[in-house]
Amino acid sequence: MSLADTLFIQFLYPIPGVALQSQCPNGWTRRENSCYLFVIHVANDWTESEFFCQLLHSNLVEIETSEENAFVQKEAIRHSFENRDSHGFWIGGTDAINEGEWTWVTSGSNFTYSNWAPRFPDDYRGNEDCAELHRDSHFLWNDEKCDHRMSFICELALRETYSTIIGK
Ligand SMILES: [Ca+2]
Ligand SMILES: [Ca+2]
Ligand SMILES: [Ca+2]
Repeated sequence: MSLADTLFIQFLYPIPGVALQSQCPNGWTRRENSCYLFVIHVANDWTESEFFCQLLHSNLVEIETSEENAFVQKEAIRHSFENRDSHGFWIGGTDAINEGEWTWVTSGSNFTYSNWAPRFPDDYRGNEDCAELHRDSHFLWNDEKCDHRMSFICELALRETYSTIIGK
């Protein structure tokens, strides 16, 4: 992603105060205490995608329940028509540290829920350590090479969620 792209995105989605708001920024979709941004027209590898989300005070999406997955999958299908070339959508899961041990980049916790497509994850050629919603699998999950460039999904926790965490 070029600097010009970054600045353009910052223009579209101003950073200051985003994480302190109790409303989703323009262009994000709300579900419970999270906002989701489906980034369709900027194809990034997994690391760049996470960095991009962090610029917006968010992270690649962490899918913790079947309800959240159903929402994300439905939105992914809806948005997928806007870029038919994309392999899928990066989500925030990786097994780069310990092969076969899938963790979420946001919380660092292991997957407690997953929705892998049949036969996946397969670690094809021993080189697939990042999780995507896979277009060819109807947006079920697949492990893919982390340097593949595709669309991705950011999740931003609203202030209530932070208060809940801090309050524990
Ligand atoms: Ca989540
Ligand atoms: Ca792997
Ligand atoms: Ca795979």
